Amino acid sequence: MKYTFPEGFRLGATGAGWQMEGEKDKRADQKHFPHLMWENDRDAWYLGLGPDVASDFYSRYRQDIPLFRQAGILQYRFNIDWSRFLDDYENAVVNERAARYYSDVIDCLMENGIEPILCLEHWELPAALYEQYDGYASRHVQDLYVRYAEAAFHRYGDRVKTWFCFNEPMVIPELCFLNGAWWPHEHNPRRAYQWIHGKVMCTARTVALFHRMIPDGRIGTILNSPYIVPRDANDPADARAAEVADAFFWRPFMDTAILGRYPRLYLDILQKEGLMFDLTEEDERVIAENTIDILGMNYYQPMRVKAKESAWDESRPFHPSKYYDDYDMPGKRMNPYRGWEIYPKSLYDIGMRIKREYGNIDWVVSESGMGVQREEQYKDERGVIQDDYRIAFIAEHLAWLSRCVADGGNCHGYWLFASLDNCSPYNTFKNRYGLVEVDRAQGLSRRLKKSAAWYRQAAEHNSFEFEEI
Ligand code: BGP
Repeated sequence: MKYTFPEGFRLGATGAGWQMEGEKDKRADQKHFPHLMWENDRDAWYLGLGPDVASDFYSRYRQDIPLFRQAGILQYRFNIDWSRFLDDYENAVVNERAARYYSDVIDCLMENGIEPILCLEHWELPAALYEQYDGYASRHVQDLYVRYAEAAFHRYGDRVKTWFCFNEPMVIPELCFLNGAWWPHEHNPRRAYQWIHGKVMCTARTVALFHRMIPDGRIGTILNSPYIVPRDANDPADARAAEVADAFFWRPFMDTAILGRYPRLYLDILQKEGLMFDLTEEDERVIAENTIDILGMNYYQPMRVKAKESAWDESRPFHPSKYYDDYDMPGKRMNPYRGWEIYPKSLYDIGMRIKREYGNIDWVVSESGMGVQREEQYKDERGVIQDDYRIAFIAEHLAWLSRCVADGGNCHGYWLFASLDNCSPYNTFKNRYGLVEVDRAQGLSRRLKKSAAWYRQAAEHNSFEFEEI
């Protein structure tokens, strides 16, 4: 069957600053938060590899961007590394070499017919602001973030008209401070919820600034709000469990950014647990008055939950799973390499929910992709990775997205993660995501994978063939 997207819909790709650039030309005092995670936990990173080299995009972008074009990428979402871009975080003094680099990347994309889309933060909070002030928990750091944003808008607002404040602002509070998965491995809900609020405030304040500075542009934020699926939606206990998971994982950034308010259930539970963050009336006014123009949704897998089956251990620090259990659905389809469920229909459901509950705001799929280990085993005799699994993955996701658009979903783009193989947090180069291979055994040499040709066809015609939906 042939699927066609309407005019104005674009295929593109994503590449995170720190996961791609490497740290060439950075001073020792210009580290970012992921660098701290790596430095303090190196043994846990796959082969000890980390952001110091990453894909070395910083040195090779003039070679990489023409490959992106060959892979059909029409829009490219990347981000400025805050820790690189400024020399002095307190006074927003720009590092001119870094500023030139980002400017050149923008120009190079445009020369190759690719629209640059900029994000301000993909977790690259400067290490100094983490160590001195506890990052986004600090109102001072929130001020510094807005000053950083101002400098970036000033430099690139002439050429870049679509911006995003954060990529997945939930990830660091959740994985580093709430569930302890990543360094510093804390179970500190108070810190996590204060950080989340700090990022909510940065978003609203930056939206206000952007609308003053670049009135002909659009600004949004990129969320990984998981689509929550209860085991049995008709079972009141399962439905209630899903409601709490939704209030804690889907809604905090979504509701504040689009509806201009926190979800009531989230605030009620935090109050009850004695974990309410510092929320002033002025904060509520700023959030209410400064909502986003465009939403980026990163989607990998749904979050399945069920009613709690065992008693919560009150001696443990609070976690929202006090009110639900994860549901391991029998028979679910998995990406065995990444250990993530494959469930493309969520893209349809997400679009319909945005239509129903969020004023059908303009949105894009800002990340979706398949990480695969040992991809070199799929090379043909010419050395080209035959990633038919990635083609099927993309096609199936696009097919559901196309249905969503046909049913009135307001989605205008699909950006694959990723343009190029790059450095995942902890997994580093284990799972490969790119349309373009980075061959670590051959001095990081680049080669298009089979999926690049498929993607180019789909992007050029804004349509593709797929049978299995
Ligand atoms: C998202 C991040 C991406 C990317 C992706 C894939 O959470 O925004 O930067 O890393 O997940 O996950 P991973 O790299 O852990 O396999």
